[in-house]
Amino acid sequence: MHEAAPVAFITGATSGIGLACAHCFAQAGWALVLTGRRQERLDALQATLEKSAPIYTAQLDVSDPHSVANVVADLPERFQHVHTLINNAGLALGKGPAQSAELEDWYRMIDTNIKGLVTVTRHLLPKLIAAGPGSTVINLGSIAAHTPYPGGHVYGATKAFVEQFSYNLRCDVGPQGVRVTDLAPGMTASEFTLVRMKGDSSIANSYYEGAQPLQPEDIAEQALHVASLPPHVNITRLEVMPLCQQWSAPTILRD
Ligand code: NDP
Ligand code: 8X3
Repeated sequence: MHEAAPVAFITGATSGIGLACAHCFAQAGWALVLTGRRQERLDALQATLEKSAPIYTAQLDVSDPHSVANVVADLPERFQHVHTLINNAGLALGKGPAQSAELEDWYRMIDTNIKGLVTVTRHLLPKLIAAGPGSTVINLGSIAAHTPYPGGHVYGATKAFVEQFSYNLRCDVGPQGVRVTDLAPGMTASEFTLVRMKGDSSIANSYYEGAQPLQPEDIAEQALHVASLPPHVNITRLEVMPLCQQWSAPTILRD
Protein backbone atom coordinates (compact mmCIF):
# COMPACT_ATOMS: atom_id res chain seq x y z
CA MET A 1 0.00 0.00 0.00
CA HIS A 2 1.14 3.59 -0.61
CA GLU A 3 2.74 5.01 2.53
CA ALA A 4 0.51 8.08 2.76
CA ALA A 5 -3.18 7.68 3.62
CA PRO A 6 -4.64 5.08 1.24
CA VAL A 7 -6.86 6.33 -1.57
CA ALA A 8 -10.47 5.27 -2.08
CA PHE A 9 -12.26 6.10 -5.33
CA ILE A 10 -16.04 6.33 -4.85
CA THR A 11 -18.65 6.57 -7.60
CA GLY A 12 -22.01 8.13 -6.77
CA ALA A 13 -20.61 9.99 -3.77
CA THR A 14 -23.24 12.74 -3.95
CA SER A 15 -26.04 10.89 -2.15
CA GLY A 16 -27.05 7.98 0.04
CA ILE A 17 -24.59 5.12 0.47
CA GLY A 18 -21.80 6.76 -1.57
CA LEU A 19 -22.08 9.95 0.45
CA ALA A 20 -22.02 8.00 3.71
CA CYS A 21 -18.93 6.10 2.48
CA ALA A 22 -17.24 9.44 1.79
CA HIS A 23 -17.84 10.61 5.37
CA CYS A 24 -16.96 7.25 6.92
CA PHE A 25 -13.69 6.76 4.99
CA ALA A 26 -12.67 10.41 5.54
CA GLN A 27 -13.16 9.98 9.28
CA ALA A 28 -11.01 6.87 9.15
CA GLY A 29 -8.17 8.86 7.58
CA TRP A 30 -8.44 7.83 3.94
CA ALA A 31 -7.70 10.10 0.98
CA LEU A 32 -10.71 10.23 -1.33
CA VAL A 33 -11.58 10.63 -4.97
CA LEU A 34 -15.27 11.53 -4.93
CA THR A 35 -17.31 11.41 -8.10
CA GLY A 36 -20.88 11.92 -9.27
CA ARG A 37 -22.83 13.93 -11.81
CA ARG A 38 -24.05 16.75 -9.54
CA GLN A 39 -21.23 19.27 -9.37
CA GLU A 40 -22.80 21.45 -6.65
CA ARG A 41 -22.97 18.46 -4.31
CA LEU A 42 -19.35 17.57 -5.05
CA ASP A 43 -18.35 21.16 -4.23
CA ALA A 44 -20.25 20.99 -0.93
CA LEU A 45 -18.61 17.65 -0.08
CA GLN A 46 -15.16 19.00 -0.86
CA ALA A 47 -15.76 21.99 1.45
CA THR A 48 -17.02 19.77 4.27
CA LEU A 49 -14.51 16.94 4.11
CA GLU A 50 -11.25 18.64 3.11
CA LYS A 51 -10.83 19.80 6.71
CA SER A 52 -10.34 16.17 7.78
CA ALA A 53 -8.95 14.32 4.74
CA PRO A 54 -7.26 14.83 1.35
CA ILE A 55 -10.16 15.15 -1.11
CA TYR A 56 -10.27 15.31 -4.89
CA THR A 57 -13.62 15.60 -6.65
CA ALA A 58 -14.45 14.99 -10.29
CA GLN A 59 -17.75 15.25 -12.11
CA LEU A 60 -18.38 11.85 -13.61
CA ASP A 61 -21.23 10.12 -15.39
CA VAL A 62 -20.16 6.48 -15.21
CA SER A 63 -22.23 5.64 -18.28
CA ASP A 64 -19.97 7.88 -20.40
CA PRO A 65 -16.84 5.83 -21.20
CA HIS A 66 -14.84 8.88 -22.39
CA SER A 67 -15.57 10.71 -19.17
CA VAL A 68 -14.43 7.70 -17.13
CA ALA A 69 -11.20 7.44 -19.11
CA ASN A 70 -10.50 11.16 -18.70
CA VAL A 71 -11.21 11.25 -14.96
CA VAL A 72 -8.86 8.32 -14.32
CA ALA A 73 -6.16 9.73 -16.62
CA ASP A 74 -6.36 13.16 -14.97
CA LEU A 75 -6.04 12.01 -11.36
CA PRO A 76 -3.52 14.23 -9.56
CA GLU A 77 -0.34 12.50 -8.36
CA ARG A 78 -1.53 12.37 -4.72
CA PHE A 79 -4.63 10.40 -5.76
CA GLN A 80 -3.08 8.07 -8.36
CA HIS A 81 -2.45 5.13 -6.03
CA VAL A 82 -6.02 3.92 -5.74
CA HIS A 83 -6.25 1.20 -3.08
CA THR A 84 -10.02 0.77 -2.91
CA LEU A 85 -12.70 1.26 -5.53
CA ILE A 86 -16.28 1.57 -4.35
CA ASN A 87 -18.50 0.99 -7.38
CA ASN A 88 -21.60 2.50 -5.83
CA ALA A 89 -23.23 4.61 -8.58
CA GLY A 90 -26.46 2.95 -9.56
CA LEU A 91 -30.18 3.31 -9.83
CA ALA A 92 -33.53 1.67 -10.38
CA LEU A 93 -36.13 3.29 -12.63
CA GLY A 94 -39.79 2.35 -12.38
CA LYS A 95 -41.55 -0.39 -10.46
CA GLY A 96 -44.36 -1.23 -12.86
CA PRO A 97 -44.57 -4.55 -14.69
CA ALA A 98 -42.12 -5.36 -17.48
CA GLN A 99 -44.84 -5.15 -20.10
CA SER A 100 -45.44 -1.46 -19.39
CA ALA A 101 -41.84 -0.46 -18.63
CA GLU A 102 -40.06 2.21 -20.66
CA LEU A 103 -37.25 0.70 -22.70
CA GLU A 104 -35.25 3.89 -22.08
CA ASP A 105 -35.41 3.17 -18.33
CA TRP A 106 -34.09 -0.35 -18.91
CA TYR A 107 -31.24 0.96 -21.05
CA ARG A 108 -30.29 3.54 -18.40
CA MET A 109 -30.15 0.93 -15.65
CA ILE A 110 -27.99 -1.30 -17.84
CA ASP A 111 -25.77 1.62 -18.88
CA THR A 112 -25.24 2.74 -15.29
CA ASN A 113 -25.35 -0.41 -13.15
CA ILE A 114 -23.56 -2.70 -15.61
CA LYS A 115 -21.72 -0.76 -18.31
CA GLY A 116 -20.70 2.06 -15.98
CA LEU A 117 -19.50 -0.31 -13.28
CA VAL A 118 -17.38 -2.40 -15.64
CA THR A 119 -15.94 0.68 -17.35
CA VAL A 120 -14.77 2.26 -14.09
CA THR A 121 -13.42 -1.09 -12.92
CA ARG A 122 -11.46 -1.76 -16.10
CA HIS A 123 -9.83 1.67 -16.03
CA LEU A 124 -8.81 1.39 -12.40
CA LEU A 125 -7.62 -2.22 -12.36
CA PRO A 126 -3.99 -1.39 -13.24
CA LYS A 127 -3.85 1.05 -10.31
CA LEU A 128 -5.48 -1.43 -7.92
CA ILE A 129 -3.03 -4.15 -8.92
CA ALA A 130 -0.14 -1.70 -8.55
CA ALA A 131 -1.40 -0.76 -5.07
CA GLY A 132 -0.53 -4.30 -4.03
CA PRO A 133 -1.97 -6.81 -1.55
CA GLY A 134 -5.04 -5.61 0.29
CA SER A 135 -6.38 -3.42 -2.48
CA THR A 136 -10.12 -3.88 -2.85
CA VAL A 137 -13.03 -3.53 -5.24
CA ILE A 138 -16.36 -3.15 -3.49
CA ASN A 139 -19.30 -3.48 -5.85
CA LEU A 140 -22.73 -2.40 -4.64
CA GLY A 141 -24.99 -5.30 -5.41
CA SER A 142 -28.38 -5.82 -3.85
CA ILE A 143 -30.65 -8.41 -2.31
CA ALA A 144 -32.58 -7.87 -5.56
CA ALA A 145 -29.93 -10.04 -7.27
CA HIS A 146 -31.40 -13.07 -5.48
CA THR A 147 -34.94 -11.99 -4.68
CA PRO A 148 -37.29 -11.72 -7.63
CA TYR A 149 -40.24 -9.36 -7.10
CA PRO A 150 -42.87 -7.82 -9.36
CA GLY A 151 -41.38 -4.75 -11.02
CA GLY A 152 -37.82 -5.90 -10.29
CA HIS A 153 -37.14 -7.05 -13.89
CA VAL A 154 -34.05 -5.26 -15.23
CA TYR A 155 -32.93 -3.71 -11.92
CA GLY A 156 -32.61 -7.09 -10.17
CA ALA A 157 -30.95 -8.54 -13.25
CA THR A 158 -28.31 -5.79 -13.25
CA LYS A 159 -27.51 -6.65 -9.63
CA ALA A 160 -27.26 -10.36 -10.48
CA PHE A 161 -24.70 -9.28 -13.07
CA VAL A 162 -22.82 -7.31 -10.41
CA GLU A 163 -22.64 -10.37 -8.18
CA GLN A 164 -21.34 -12.76 -10.85
CA PHE A 165 -18.98 -10.13 -12.27
CA SER A 166 -17.55 -9.69 -8.77
CA TYR A 167 -16.83 -13.40 -8.43
CA ASN A 168 -15.35 -13.74 -11.91
CA LEU A 169 -13.25 -10.60 -11.45
CA ARG A 170 -11.85 -12.02 -8.23
CA CYS A 171 -10.72 -15.14 -10.09
CA ASP A 172 -8.54 -12.94 -12.31
CA VAL A 173 -7.27 -10.26 -9.96
CA GLY A 174 -7.21 -12.20 -6.69
CA PRO A 175 -3.86 -13.76 -7.62
CA GLN A 176 -2.59 -10.18 -8.10
CA GLY A 177 -3.58 -9.32 -4.51
CA VAL A 178 -6.84 -7.52 -5.30
CA ARG A 179 -9.88 -8.47 -3.26
CA VAL A 180 -13.40 -8.20 -4.66
CA THR A 181 -16.60 -7.94 -2.64
CA ASP A 182 -20.25 -7.90 -3.66
CA LEU A 183 -21.78 -5.73 -0.93
CA ALA A 184 -25.50 -6.42 -1.14
CA PRO A 185 -27.85 -4.24 0.91
CA GLY A 186 -31.56 -4.58 1.43
CA MET A 187 -33.89 -1.63 2.00
CA THR A 188 -31.77 1.44 2.70
CA ALA A 189 -33.20 4.94 3.22
CA SER A 190 -31.66 7.19 0.55
CA GLU A 191 -32.74 8.98 -2.62
CA PHE A 192 -32.97 5.54 -4.29
CA THR A 193 -36.78 5.27 -4.12
CA LEU A 194 -37.30 8.93 -5.06
CA VAL A 195 -35.20 8.32 -8.19
CA ARG A 196 -36.99 5.04 -8.88
CA MET A 197 -40.37 6.80 -8.62
CA LYS A 198 -39.11 9.65 -10.80
CA GLY A 199 -39.38 12.35 -8.16
CA ASP A 200 -42.74 11.33 -6.65
CA SER A 201 -41.90 12.02 -3.00
CA SER A 202 -45.25 10.81 -1.65
CA ILE A 203 -44.63 7.27 -2.99
CA ALA A 204 -40.99 7.42 -1.87
CA ASN A 205 -41.89 8.54 1.66
CA SER A 206 -44.67 5.99 2.07
CA TYR A 207 -42.24 3.20 1.13
CA TYR A 208 -40.26 3.86 4.31
CA GLU A 209 -43.27 4.68 6.51
CA GLY A 210 -43.65 2.53 9.62
CA ALA A 211 -40.46 0.63 8.80
CA GLN A 212 -36.94 0.94 10.13
CA PRO A 213 -34.79 0.70 7.00
CA LEU A 214 -31.01 0.55 7.00
CA GLN A 215 -29.33 3.93 6.98
CA PRO A 216 -26.60 4.62 4.39
CA GLU A 217 -24.11 4.80 7.28
CA ASP A 218 -24.88 1.16 8.15
CA ILE A 219 -23.63 0.12 4.72
CA ALA A 220 -20.71 2.56 4.71
CA GLU A 221 -19.44 1.00 7.95
CA GLN A 222 -19.50 -2.41 6.28
CA ALA A 223 -17.59 -1.05 3.27
CA LEU A 224 -14.91 0.39 5.56
CA HIS A 225 -14.70 -2.92 7.42
CA VAL A 226 -14.28 -4.87 4.16
CA ALA A 227 -11.54 -2.52 2.92
CA SER A 228 -9.68 -2.50 6.24
CA LEU A 229 -9.38 -6.25 6.83
CA PRO A 230 -5.95 -7.91 6.70
CA PRO A 231 -4.91 -8.39 3.03
CA HIS A 232 -5.47 -12.16 3.07
CA VAL A 233 -9.13 -11.81 4.09
CA ASN A 234 -11.64 -11.35 1.26
CA ILE A 235 -15.33 -11.13 2.05
CA THR A 236 -16.75 -12.29 -1.26
CA ARG A 237 -20.40 -11.37 -0.62
CA LEU A 238 -21.87 -9.42 2.24
CA GLU A 239 -25.66 -9.22 2.40
CA VAL A 240 -27.16 -6.80 4.91
CA MET A 241 -30.88 -6.34 5.56
CA PRO A 242 -32.83 -4.33 8.10
CA LEU A 243 -34.57 -6.57 10.58
CA CYS A 244 -37.95 -5.22 9.41
CA GLN A 245 -37.41 -6.67 5.92
CA GLN A 246 -38.59 -10.24 5.32
CA TRP A 247 -38.42 -12.66 2.42
CA SER A 248 -41.75 -13.62 0.90
CA ALA A 249 -42.91 -17.15 0.28
CA PRO A 250 -43.39 -17.93 -3.44
CA THR A 251 -46.80 -16.66 -4.57
CA ILE A 252 -49.30 -19.21 -5.94
CA LEU A 253 -51.58 -17.96 -8.71
CA ARG A 254 -54.99 -19.67 -8.36
CA ASP A 255 -58.13 -19.76 -10.54
P1 NDP B 1 -29.04 7.28 -4.14
O1 NDP B 1 -30.03 7.57 -5.23
O2 NDP B 1 -29.19 7.99 -2.85
O3 NDP B 1 -27.56 7.49 -4.68
C1 NDP B 1 -27.20 7.06 -5.96
C2 NDP B 1 -25.87 7.69 -6.34
O4 NDP B 1 -25.50 7.24 -7.65
C3 NDP B 1 -25.94 9.21 -6.40
O5 NDP B 1 -24.79 9.74 -5.79
C4 NDP B 1 -25.94 9.52 -7.89
O6 NDP B 1 -25.23 10.73 -8.08
C5 NDP B 1 -25.15 8.34 -8.44
N1 NDP B 1 -25.42 8.07 -9.84
C6 NDP B 1 -26.58 7.67 -10.42
N2 NDP B 1 -26.41 7.55 -11.76
C7 NDP B 1 -25.11 7.88 -12.01
C8 NDP B 1 -24.33 7.96 -13.18
N3 NDP B 1 -24.82 7.68 -14.41
N4 NDP B 1 -23.02 8.33 -13.08
C9 NDP B 1 -22.50 8.61 -11.88
N5 NDP B 1 -23.19 8.58 -10.73
C10 NDP B 1 -24.49 8.21 -10.81
O7 NDP B 1 -29.12 5.69 -3.93
P2 NDP B 1 -28.35 4.71 -2.94
O8 NDP B 1 -27.30 5.41 -2.19
O9 NDP B 1 -29.36 3.94 -2.18
O10 NDP B 1 -27.72 3.70 -4.00
C11 NDP B 1 -26.33 3.43 -4.09
C12 NDP B 1 -26.15 2.03 -4.62
O11 NDP B 1 -26.68 1.10 -3.71
C13 NDP B 1 -26.82 1.75 -5.96
O12 NDP B 1 -25.97 0.97 -6.76
C14 NDP B 1 -28.06 0.96 -5.56
O13 NDP B 1 -28.49 0.11 -6.61
C15 NDP B 1 -27.52 0.18 -4.39
N6 NDP B 1 -28.54 -0.31 -3.47
C16 NDP B 1 -29.42 0.53 -2.86
C17 NDP B 1 -30.37 0.02 -2.01
C18 NDP B 1 -31.40 0.87 -1.34
O14 NDP B 1 -32.39 0.33 -0.82
N7 NDP B 1 -31.22 2.19 -1.28
C19 NDP B 1 -30.42 -1.41 -1.70
C20 NDP B 1 -29.47 -2.20 -2.43
C21 NDP B 1 -28.56 -1.66 -3.25
P3 NDP B 1 -25.50 11.83 -9.21
O15 NDP B 1 -26.99 11.87 -9.43
O16 NDP B 1 -24.93 13.09 -8.64
O17 NDP B 1 -24.73 11.33 -10.38
C1 8X3 C 1 -32.66 -2.15 -3.78
C2 8X3 C 1 -33.23 -3.18 -2.85
O1 8X3 C 1 -35.28 -4.53 -2.33
O2 8X3 C 1 -35.63 -2.24 -3.07
O3 8X3 C 1 -31.51 -2.67 -4.34
O4 8X3 C 1 -34.93 -3.93 -4.64
S1 8X3 C 1 -34.85 -3.48 -3.27
